[in-house]
Amino acid sequence: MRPKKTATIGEYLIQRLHAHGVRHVFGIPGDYVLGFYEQLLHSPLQTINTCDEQGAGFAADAYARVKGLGAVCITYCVGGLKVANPIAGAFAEKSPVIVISGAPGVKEREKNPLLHHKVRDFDTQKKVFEQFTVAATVLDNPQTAFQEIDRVINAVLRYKRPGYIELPRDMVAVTGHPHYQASAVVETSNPLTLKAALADAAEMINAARQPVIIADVELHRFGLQKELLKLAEKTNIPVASTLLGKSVIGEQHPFYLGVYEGAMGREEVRRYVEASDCVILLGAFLTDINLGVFTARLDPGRSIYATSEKLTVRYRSYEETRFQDFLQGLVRAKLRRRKAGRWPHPAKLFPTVKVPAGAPVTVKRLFEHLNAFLKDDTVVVCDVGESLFGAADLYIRRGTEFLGPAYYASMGFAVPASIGVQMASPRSRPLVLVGDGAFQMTGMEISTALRYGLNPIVVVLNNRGYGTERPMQDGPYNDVQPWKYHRLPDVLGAGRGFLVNSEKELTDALAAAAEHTESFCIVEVMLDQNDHSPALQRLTERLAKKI
Ligand SMILES: Cc1ncc(C[n+]2csc(CCOP(=O)(O)OP(=O)(O)O)c2C)c(N)n1
Ligand SMILES: [Mg+2]
Repeated sequence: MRPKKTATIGEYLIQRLHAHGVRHVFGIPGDYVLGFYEQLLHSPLQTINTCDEQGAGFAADAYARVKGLGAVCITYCVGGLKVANPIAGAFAEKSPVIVISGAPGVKEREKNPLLHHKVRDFDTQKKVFEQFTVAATVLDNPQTAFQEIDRVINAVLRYKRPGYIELPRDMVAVTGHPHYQASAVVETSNPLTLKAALADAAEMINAARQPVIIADVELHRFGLQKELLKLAEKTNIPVASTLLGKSVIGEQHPFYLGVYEGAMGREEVRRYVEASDCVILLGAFLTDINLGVFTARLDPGRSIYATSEKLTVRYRSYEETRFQDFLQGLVRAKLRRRKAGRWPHPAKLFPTVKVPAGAPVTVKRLFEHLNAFLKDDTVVVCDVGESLFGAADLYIRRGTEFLGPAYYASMGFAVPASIGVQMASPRSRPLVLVGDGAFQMTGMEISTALRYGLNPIVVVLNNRGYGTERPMQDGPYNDVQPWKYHRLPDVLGAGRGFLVNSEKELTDALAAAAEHTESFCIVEVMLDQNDHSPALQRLTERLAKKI
C-alpha cells in the first residue's frame, strides 16, 4: 500500500497499520465508527465482525501474539468498555494490540451535550484505557493526528503492550498534515553499560557448574526465539520454559527440559532448575502462576534476569540496555561450551496403557490422547482451568504454537483467540481447549469462525461447572447450566459435533475431526466433576491455604 500524500486521518491510520503487517481488524461497528468502517472496507485490511466485542478483543490479542501487531475497532464506550477486559489481559501479558474507538465528533462535544453512549465525561473511556495501555490519544487535531498515530503505534511496538486511539467521527475524513514525515524511533543501548553487563553475565555463566535458561514470553514477543536457540546450542545450556512462555522453543528440541513452574510442574524439572548455580531468566514474568503460586525457589544471587524492562546480574542492575541487544550480545560473547550434559526431557505423554474401550475419560487420559493427536500444523489455544493446567504437559512440536492466558487468566479467551490465530496463520489449525464454564462466556464466537471459513477443533471439557474452584471451596455457585455443546452445529447450520463419554468415543471423535476440515468441529468430553489434573490438584491445595 503506497502512502498517499494527502491522506485523511482514517486513511493514514490504515496505512500505518498495514505498513506494520496488520491485515485484519476485529470488531463491531456503531454509529460513531461507521465512517471508519467504510474506509476499512475500501482498504486492504479485512474487518472481522465478531458476535461480541470481548471476542474481538481476545481475537486481536491472539493475532498480535502470532503476527506481532493486532487491532480491534469498536464504537464508543458500549463497545470500548467491553474490550476493556481483553485489553487489560493484553497489557498484563504483553501483547501489542491497537484499540481504535469511534467517538462523538469534536464539534458535537461543544457545550457538553448528553450524547448516547457517553458515560460521564467525553474523556471517560480514554481515562479508563490509560490504565492499561502504553500510549493513548484522541485524534482531535488534524495538525498533530498523524504524529499521534505514529507515537501510539511506536510505543505499542516498543513495549509490546496495547495502545489506544480514539477517532472522533468528524475527524475520520479530514486531511492530516500534508508535510508530515513519519520518523522511525531508533532506540539503542548505552554501549558501555551493555558491555559491562555482558562481561558480568559471561563471567557468571562461565564459572557456573550447572547453568540453565528459563525462557519466557518476551522471547516470543520480541521475536528472539532464534537467538535463544543459538545461545543454547553454542553453550550446551538446557532450556526450561514457563507456562506463559510455553512453546517459545519447540518441545522436541534436545535442549528442552520442560515447563518450570515450581512445585506445580514436573518434579525433575524443578529439581534441575533449583539446583542450578546460574539461572538465566530471559524475558520472564515472575508471576504467581508461572512460579507455581510462588513455590518456585529462585535466588536472585544465583540469577541473571533480563527483560525489556530490567536487567540484573546477581544483585547488580544495568540501566539503558535493550533486551534484544543483551541477548544478541550473549550469543556473540565468549561463553564456554560445555559437554552435553544429562538433563531431564519431557516425558512421552502418550496413552500407552490400554484401558477398556468403554472406560470413561479422565482428565489425565484426555491430555494423553490430545498429545498423540497434535500435528505439525496444530496450534493449541487454551482457556483457563483444567484446559490450561492439563496442557502444560502437552508436547508442542514447534515454536509459538501454544497460547493461553497464563497470567491474567481471564476465562473466555480461547474460542475467540483461535480466530485471531487462524487469521494470522492461515495454514494452522487451532485446537481449542476450553472448560464448559468458559465456553458459556464466549463460545458463540465459534459462529464467527464459521462465518469466515475457519476450522478450529474445539474440545469442551464438560465437568458441569467451575471445576478449578471446587477443590478450593465448593457450592452451587460453581455449577453451570448444562448445555448440549455438541449440538451447536444444529443451531449454526454447519460444523460437526461429537459427544464423548468414553475413550473409544474420544479417539473416534478426534479421528473424525481431523478428517473434517471444511468447518469447525466441537468435541464435548464428559468428565467427572471431581477429576482433576495433577497440576491443578497441587495448585488449588496451595491457593486454598491463602483464602
Ligand atoms: C472472566 C473470569 N471470571 C471468573 C474467573 C474465576 N475462575 C477461575 S477458574 C473458574 C472456573 C472455570 O470453569 P471452566 O471454564 O468450566 O473450567 P474448569 O475449571 O471446569 O476446568 C473461574 C470461575 C476467571 N478466571 N475469569
Ligand atoms: Mg468446567
